[in-house]
Amino acid sequence: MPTPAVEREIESLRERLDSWNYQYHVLDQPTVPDAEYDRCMQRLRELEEANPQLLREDSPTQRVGATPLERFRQVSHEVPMLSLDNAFNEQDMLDFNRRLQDRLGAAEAEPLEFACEPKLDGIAVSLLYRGGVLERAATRGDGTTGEDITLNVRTIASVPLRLRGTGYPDTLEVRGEIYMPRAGFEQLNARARASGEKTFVNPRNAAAGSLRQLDAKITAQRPLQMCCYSVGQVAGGVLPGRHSEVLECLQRWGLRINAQSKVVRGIEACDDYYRDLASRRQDLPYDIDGIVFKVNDLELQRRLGFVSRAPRWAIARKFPAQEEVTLLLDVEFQVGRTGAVTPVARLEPVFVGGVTVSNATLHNSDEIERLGVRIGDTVIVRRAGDVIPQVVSVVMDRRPANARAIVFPDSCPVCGSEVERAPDEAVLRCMGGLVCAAQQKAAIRHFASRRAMDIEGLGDKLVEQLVDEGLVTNVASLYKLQRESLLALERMGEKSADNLLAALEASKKTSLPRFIFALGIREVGEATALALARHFGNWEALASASEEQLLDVSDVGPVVADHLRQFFDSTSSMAVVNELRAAGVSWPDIEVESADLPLDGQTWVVTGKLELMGRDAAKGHLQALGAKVAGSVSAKTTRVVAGPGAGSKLGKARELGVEVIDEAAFVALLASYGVSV
Ligand code: JCF
Repeated sequence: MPTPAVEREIESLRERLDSWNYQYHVLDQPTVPDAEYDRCMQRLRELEEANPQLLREDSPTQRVGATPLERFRQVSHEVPMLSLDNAFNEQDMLDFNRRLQDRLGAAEAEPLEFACEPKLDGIAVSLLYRGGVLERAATRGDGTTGEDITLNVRTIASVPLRLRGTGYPDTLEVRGEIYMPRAGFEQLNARARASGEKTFVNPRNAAAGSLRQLDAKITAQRPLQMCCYSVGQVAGGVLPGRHSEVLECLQRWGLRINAQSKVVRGIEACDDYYRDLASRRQDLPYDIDGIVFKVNDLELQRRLGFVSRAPRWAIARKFPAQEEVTLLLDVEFQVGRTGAVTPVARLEPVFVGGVTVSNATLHNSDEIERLGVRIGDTVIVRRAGDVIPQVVSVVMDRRPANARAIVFPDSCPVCGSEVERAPDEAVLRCMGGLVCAAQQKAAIRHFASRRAMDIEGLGDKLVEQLVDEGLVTNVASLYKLQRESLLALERMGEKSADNLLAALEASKKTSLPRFIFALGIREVGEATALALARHFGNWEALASASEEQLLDVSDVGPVVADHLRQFFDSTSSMAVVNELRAAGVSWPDIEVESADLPLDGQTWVVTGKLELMGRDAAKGHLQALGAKVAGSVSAKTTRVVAGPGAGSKLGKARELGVEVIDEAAFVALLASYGVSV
């Protein structure tokens, strides 16, 4: 017989382990080192082994079952598990609100209170607690009948085997989503790749696959989480009158709820919540596919009731899908500023990521080989955020018999010059240089662009016309344009012609960094141009610098130094520069920076949306001034630049007391170093 002292120790160990588990997995606040947790778990195992009569199903040692199942048992849901009606835009949300107000006879009344939360992209499950002990876990299935996955769910650390505290109903069915956080998913796939096993396509499939294991030992090794969002069956107890209060109870009883949930008043506030979360979506540690809005008052929910299988009192506003299926109609080859011949997929237009996409880049021949794509294939196109659309995969079983291989041209599709692939490069290049109209046009577009010479009114269409009509062949000939020849162009009025000539004249007064950037030297972006200008101070010093001297510049490596030297050694390139200067293009010299850059030794973080320059440009400016730019905030961070929609990084900065400035203050700071944006 176990002594009372052993019984007490077992009870105390279980309480401590449950509590640490709750702190760590439900509240995200770890309290003890892993070693301490492991020691207590080990001690409890030993005591239970020595005293099997004290072993209980809800002991923290009992998460992983011993023997695999033959198959899953069927479970019927007393209270059906509902799905959600969808909204795809602001109008759908207004219609939802109107329906609510009409049904509640509250058209003129106060705005309704809504509970908002992210819609997790996982697997819906039901947890049944009786007397506070987890009795059964089941999948949603068709809403009426699901599968018993108790043994699998017991292995998930954020699911309590017994509820904490007091006051829970005797029968309490909790519903929620089981999902796999992105970081865990990446690790799982990395491990699978390393051992040559099959990888999962996305976190949702990984979560589903992990729950479908008949052997719970496998599930136990998968990084799954559970987040609760409602209750089903309730008996032998009462719950509060508002959805948000029910969630608070669930959290006190040991269940994980979503940290982003929030109560707002009125449908406009729902839109604010939607926009805020949409902008922070990439910063969340898990995938979400929309936002769920629920009428918060449970009495109103009861009055509203259901239509077929969805409640009238809730709606899911979906984000625009980031991936879609479409047809690859053809592949064309575009020639860029540096002569790179890029395959571009012409697609059957498809609405994805919030816009209609009809082209996607295929990058180069390596990428085409990796995808195994052919013309005529059904492909999956992805457009996430502001990233250019990509072909991510081919739906092989829909390949038509007449699908054609993609063949790269053996001469430039624009000028007919030879094309070459440099050794160790995937990219094919036209060797025509500035003879090639495609390269001429791209070079002129770049030269005229806002961040380069900023020639207002010289848009893509006009560049096409000017080159096609032979009025312009290189950037220097822009400044030789005559009013009469402009007026001879189709759709060119007197006013537009005069405006263009005035814009050209105005662009002549520029700065050295802009001029260097405008030349379009390979790999010389804005930040590099700025670093070069600050380092050499004037054009002559730059153009006569040796490769070694170029390598002294903070932003310049061997590849960039080589491109620069090639440009300065090319008589045709330098002839264009001389013509530009002869036409009156000029800039003030810059005071040469001493070797130590003003932000040398500092570490900055840029987060949120920057309206004036974009995050990449901000990073470039910071690096050119000598700062390191990091991806996350730590005690080592010097300063954070935060724009609208900044999320966890901003919170972290505040927590650590790191100085945060907004974009306006950042622009002012840059200006004080002579950097204009
Ligand atoms: O996160 C979810 N996928 C989610 C699904 C969240 C909710 O609040 C839900 C749900 C499905 C049904 N609520 C209901 C009523």
